[in-house]
Amino acid sequence: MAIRGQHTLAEITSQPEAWADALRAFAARQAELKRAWVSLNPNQVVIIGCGSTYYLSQTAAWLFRGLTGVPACAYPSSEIVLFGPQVLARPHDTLLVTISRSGTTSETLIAIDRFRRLGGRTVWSITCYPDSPLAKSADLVLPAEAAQEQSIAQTRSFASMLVLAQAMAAALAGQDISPLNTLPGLGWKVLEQTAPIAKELATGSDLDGFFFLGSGPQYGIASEAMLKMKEMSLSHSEAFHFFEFRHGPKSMVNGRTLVVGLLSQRASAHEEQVLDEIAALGGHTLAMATLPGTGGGTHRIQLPSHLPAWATPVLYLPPLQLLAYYRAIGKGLDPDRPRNLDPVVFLDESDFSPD
Ligand code: F1P
Repeated sequence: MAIRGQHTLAEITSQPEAWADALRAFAARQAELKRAWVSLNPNQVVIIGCGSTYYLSQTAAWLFRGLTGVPACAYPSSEIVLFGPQVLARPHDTLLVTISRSGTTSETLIAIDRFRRLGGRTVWSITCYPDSPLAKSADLVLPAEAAQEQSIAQTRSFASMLVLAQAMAAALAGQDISPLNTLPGLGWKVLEQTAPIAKELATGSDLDGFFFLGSGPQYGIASEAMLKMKEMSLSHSEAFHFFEFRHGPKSMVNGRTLVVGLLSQRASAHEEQVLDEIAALGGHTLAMATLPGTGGGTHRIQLPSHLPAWATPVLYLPPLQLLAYYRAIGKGLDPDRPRNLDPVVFLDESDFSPD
């Protein structure tokens, strides 16, 4: 008999193996990637996905922009489908990066068609299925095959595709990407060290509202955590940039609120101040930090601190995924089969005739 959430827990707790597989796949393609980048010399990078992979695109675009200096932005694939000419200003000089676990999501496939019809020349893809329609329509593919999963809510697939996105941005910026090789070992440690607090917060307190705060490359991770909490546990959850929380959403803080802050290396003192203000209002807070410190309110998770900022986004994921998982189990739900959701969203492509 199936145990509630057995696939989700197995996929979350095995993910460092999939990260290592993704890193091996990247190493095998790094030279080809760099040659293609130099040859294309794009004046902008557009990164797209849907749901979780849109949020991954947000983090990937931030890293691309910050590391390479080339303008990069993230859009839901549907924005290209519905507003392609307005979104793709200069498709001829644009690199389109598509991110999709399945490689079959209709919106992302249609977006590629729109891009090419508008004059776009080069599409790269990050996917768990290198034989998928998405991969076959791309000029270059970064695969995360070992991250394929049975659960509907993305966990190890998201994290492994994020490892590829981090590696891609850093390698194209000329960074030494060897620190990424320590990620699988650090991932095992983070899983072991953070599972207890994730379980305690998810099941201990009488919580009914979750907010995830992240700035810089962490905003996409905060958005993904928000989605995991919705998909797996059917809980009210929202994501904001740290300072944005003061501009209204703070009104929602009460004794049944948990605000999780994904502290950055660069702005952690300012970010901790926001969490301290929330704790003073009676909210529960969890500071997830890569730098030593004591601020940030009621609870704290210390993540590995010696990696460069561009290598750390993936390390926030295991505790955030476990928080959603344990919350679902505590509510008697089955995170393997989230309400109303399918593994892939298929649309009738004939409904979206080209411009
Ligand atoms: C995208 C997606 C997921 C979502 C759900 C349905 O799929 O929207 O982000 O969590 O699983 O599919 P993909 O294009 O990444 O395969």
